Amino acid sequence: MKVLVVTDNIQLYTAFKEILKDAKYDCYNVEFACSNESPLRGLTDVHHISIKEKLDVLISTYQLIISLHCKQLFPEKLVKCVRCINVHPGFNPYNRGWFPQVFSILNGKPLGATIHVIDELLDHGPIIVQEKVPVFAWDTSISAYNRVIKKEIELLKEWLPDILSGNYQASHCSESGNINLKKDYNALCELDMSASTTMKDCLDKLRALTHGDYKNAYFIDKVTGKKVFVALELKVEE
Ligand code: 0FX
Repeated sequence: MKVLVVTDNIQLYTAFKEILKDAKYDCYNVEFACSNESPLRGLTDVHHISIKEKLDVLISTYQLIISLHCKQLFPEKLVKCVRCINVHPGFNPYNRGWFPQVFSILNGKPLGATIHVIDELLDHGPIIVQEKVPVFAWDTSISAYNRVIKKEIELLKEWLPDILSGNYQASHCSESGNINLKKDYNALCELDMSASTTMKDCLDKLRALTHGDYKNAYFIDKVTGKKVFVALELKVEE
């Protein structure tokens, strides 16, 4: 059986390769691909692929395609012709789409990891397995994200044999939940310096936009016109 793993996420790629070292996976022919602008470009065992352009080749070559945070959308024809599975860093159907933990910090909706069959809608198809992770008052985007990644890897380790063999029962969510797109995230990043808000909402926004070295939240300095980036540091008592 030929399996393609399409990923643009180095942490998940590394974890997946580690999982595959188990001899029980020797019978599967697993290949890796990434998108054009991916951080994985250049790795010798990962070829880059435009899913839209290679649609028919993908359909005729693979019996299963797994998306491990692949940045490309899977066209309807692909998901109808090949079994496609998505490993998503959110708890569907809440905050489907872009950077779920950012929005969970902001709107309090559940966060977690979901493995589901891909259908024609974004982060939407029947769920194979999902688990929540907590979001604490002291979390920033990165601490919540790391918890989600850990959960995704745990679920992958446990469920990969059944995912490969197709031995699972996937069920639809009763609600359609909500979706956030990249443009919604980008809109969050400019801070409105004249907004009246509560301290909680202000802290939540800065927590949601604090992620390691990324320059996310910013305001424009009126004097120089320069962007000034803002991140938050929180320390919880021992
Ligand atoms: O791979 P991934 O963790 O996931 C994203 C989407 O959130 C996910 O829903 C989609 N299925 C997948 C294809 O793409 O994204 P990333 O590696 O670009 O970013 C990881 C985290 O880093 C993100 O959750 C928040 C943080 N980040 C990332 C960028 C690019 C920032 O805080 N600022 C940024 O500009």
